[in-house]
Amino acid sequence: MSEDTVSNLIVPPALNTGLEGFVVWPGLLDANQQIALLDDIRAVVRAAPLYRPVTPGGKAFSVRMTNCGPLGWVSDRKGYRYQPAHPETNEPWPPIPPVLLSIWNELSGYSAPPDACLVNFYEDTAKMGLHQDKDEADFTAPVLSVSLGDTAVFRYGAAEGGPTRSVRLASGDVCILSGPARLARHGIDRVISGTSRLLPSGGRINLTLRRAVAPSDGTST
Ligand SMILES: O=C(O)CCC(=O)C(=O)O
Ligand SMILES: [Mn+2]
Repeated sequence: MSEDTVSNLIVPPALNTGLEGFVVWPGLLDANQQIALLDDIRAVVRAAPLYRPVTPGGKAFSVRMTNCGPLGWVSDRKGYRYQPAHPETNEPWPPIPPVLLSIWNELSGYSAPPDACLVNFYEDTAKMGLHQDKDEADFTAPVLSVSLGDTAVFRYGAAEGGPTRSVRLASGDVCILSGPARLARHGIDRVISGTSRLLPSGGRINLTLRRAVAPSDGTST
């Protein structure tokens, strides 16, 4: 993706989600930006192939995953954690595409760059149960995610419990869990087949940028 496209990021009005700190920007990436980002992610997947993790209890995820960035989130029989290498190839994760760093820079309100980007690939029947993102060392950094491909039904509710609501996340939408919503419960109820033509065989890609380790000096990785 060219620097021009990166600097041309136009931030659309945010959606009111009813949960303070959970912000959704529908259509932040236009069609060309989505195509360029998809190319970047194809390169990531060539370097770090998608694989299907298992939960600590041994159940296979319906979502396939890989990562880019200094650290990647993994799950296996030993638990959830961040590590610097792909669990199957043992190679370091490839770098985070510059456009994702620009989006983080623009929207996160956090002084250091993300050190981990999880790539989730949902086939049409894949889903993700309600959970909290809490494997990171520093909850003052938000979790920022970009959706590509088919629309997903994203369920969310306050960290403390209580009712949940859902919002549809379409291709090019960006959302953030920050501040009081940093530990919000969230998950993917389902992916709605046929809602995007970005991926030729359908499905959804979600890119989740996080700060796994607190920055040592508060200014850089
Ligand atoms: O796919 C999504 O939008 C959410 C993914 C997610 O919550 C996670 O990977 O922790
Ligand atoms: Mn999550």
